[in-house]
Amino acid sequence: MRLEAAELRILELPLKFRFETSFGVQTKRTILLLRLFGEGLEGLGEGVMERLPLYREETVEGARYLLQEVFLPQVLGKDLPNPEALAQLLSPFRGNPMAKAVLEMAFYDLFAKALGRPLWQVLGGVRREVEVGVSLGIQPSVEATLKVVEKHLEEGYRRIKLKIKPGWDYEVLKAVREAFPEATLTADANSAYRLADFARLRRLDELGLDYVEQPLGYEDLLDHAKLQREIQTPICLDESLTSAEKARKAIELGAGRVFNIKPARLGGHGESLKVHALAQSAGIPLWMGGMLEAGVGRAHNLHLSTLPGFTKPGDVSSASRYWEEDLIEEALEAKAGLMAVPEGPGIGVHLKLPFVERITLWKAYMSGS
Ligand code: OSB
Ligand code: MG
Repeated sequence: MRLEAAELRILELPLKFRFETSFGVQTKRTILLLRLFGEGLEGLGEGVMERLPLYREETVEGARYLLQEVFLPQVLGKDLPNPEALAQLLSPFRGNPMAKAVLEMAFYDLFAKALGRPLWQVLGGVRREVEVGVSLGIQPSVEATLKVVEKHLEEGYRRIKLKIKPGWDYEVLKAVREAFPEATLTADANSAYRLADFARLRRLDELGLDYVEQPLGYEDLLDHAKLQREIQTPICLDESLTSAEKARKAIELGAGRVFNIKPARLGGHGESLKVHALAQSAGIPLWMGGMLEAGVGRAHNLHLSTLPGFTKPGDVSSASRYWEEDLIEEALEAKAGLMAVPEGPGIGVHLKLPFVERITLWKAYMSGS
């Protein structure tokens, strides 16, 4: 597969809701969108980094620079037999998994299209639809929280995840647990606690949570392992898992009993497959995370979450929850807590170019010499 050209854009897409987490409030996404061209086909990739480094350290501008000035010039004009060959070319550059993932995932899409097969098959998926849950931001009150939880349970979501932070944790979760005793409930702290808060976190044990997501530092494994020995609720790692190497160490340390996979946080599908294999052999259940993706990123996540290790509902909820209008033609919608994986070659979705053009803040076209 010869990579002939690329188009890189920065888009802005307003969210339909205010999404509050322990690290801040999001009201829109600033999206890096990559179209990669080769053999008359087009592969698509979507960045998940934000303008500011509040979740992980990467930023839209930093990734834009790396893709435009370093990564794309490294691959354009080259003939690459498979995604591993592309990953090899990017491997001398340290870190920056989200920036690498934009290119790696676009290439996976292109590669699958060249094979004429849907991406889920190329990745080794085993189902055509996946179980989904929903991630709900911090609400203005406990009453407001009960209302949104009820609404999403009625819509059929199979797991409710509530964002928590110090001062907004035990009480709100207890109220939700009392109102919905049977619901599969989880909490996501986005690194808002320290090991010294363990007494507060231990109180969550009485609420029957399926897991508590990333309570401690965004790079930490060791303190998570210590905390896991003090609490019964399984810890799920998100922020700390940025590579298969980190996953191996997390398993060895006992830093978590559940893993959240976000291919964009791990550098792409290839690295995610490695984490999937490690988790499978260690008996660690997986679920697909989300980063408020628009249609391209959401489609990629859906395809990857058809692998057998994804045994818990993911954060891949209906696109219509997030956007008045999505980047793609296809409607990625959940029905009764299940989401169908798009059919057709590659990720199986198509850009609505006139809409994409309207929300484009910046773009660049590059071709291989
Ligand atoms: O921690 O999973 C997270 C969104 C942005 C950054 C981090 C996270 C999230 C979510 C939302 O929880 C998941 C989604 O609906 O896409
Ligand atoms: Mg999380």
